[in-house]
Amino acid sequence: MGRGAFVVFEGCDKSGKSTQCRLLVDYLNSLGKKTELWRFPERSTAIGQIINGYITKKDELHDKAVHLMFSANRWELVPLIKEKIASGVTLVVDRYAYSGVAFTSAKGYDMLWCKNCDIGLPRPDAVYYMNIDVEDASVRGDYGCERYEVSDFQKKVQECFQSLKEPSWNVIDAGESIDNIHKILCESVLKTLAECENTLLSE
Ligand code: Z5A
Ligand code: MG
Repeated sequence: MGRGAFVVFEGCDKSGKSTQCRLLVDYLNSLGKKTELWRFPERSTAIGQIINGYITKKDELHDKAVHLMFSANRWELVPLIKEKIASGVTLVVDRYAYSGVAFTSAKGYDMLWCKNCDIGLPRPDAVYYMNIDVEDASVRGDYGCERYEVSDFQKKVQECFQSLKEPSWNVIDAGESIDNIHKILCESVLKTLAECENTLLSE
């Protein structure tokens, strides 16, 4: 049996990442491909609880301290990520290190500094970037509840994502209907699964 795939969704707030991740996981499982939905921050761990206090505006933390917390939250789960993928489970991950770099560099911090603590993390087999106009995203459900859900800041985050974008990223028009996006993703992710089955997960 080949390994599972490591598939990451990135993008600005309310671009539809969680919606598409859920649909994709259900679809892959319905085909008999063992798939789990993961997210970062993973708020259930001790580190995740600190992050949750910060993003829900209950607690204050230095910008660099919270950046390192987000990174530590990924690192603490690396052994489990590797174990799952090696055992043939595909992980569909809602936000990853790119969000970490985009959100902190949008505050004005040096991008290289922001990237450093994530060097060596497992590299995704595929990144789907949900591209949407910030103004269009801001009228979607629940926008404005958490710390970073402010349009001007989201525009800066989007610019940072643009500078992080690699040629291998799959850019998705997130302004399309939920169903259309889902169809595009299903087709593309099945190809990713087949391609990476007999390759090694890289860093
Ligand atoms: N953060 C960070 O700073 N550093 C890091 O290292 C990491 C994260 C990993 C929490 O993230 C915050 O952490 C986040 C970045 C920061 N910033 N903020 N704020 P989160 O992922 O937990 O955030 P969230 O609360 O889940 O929101 P979100 O992820 O931004 O939303 P989304 O998942 O992209 O969208 P959605 O929940 O799927 O959809 C939003 C609404 O739009 C919902 O009502 C849907 O029904 C609707 N929707 C979805 N798709 C469509 C389409 N295609 N058309 C119309 N309506 C749609
Ligand atoms: Mg989400």
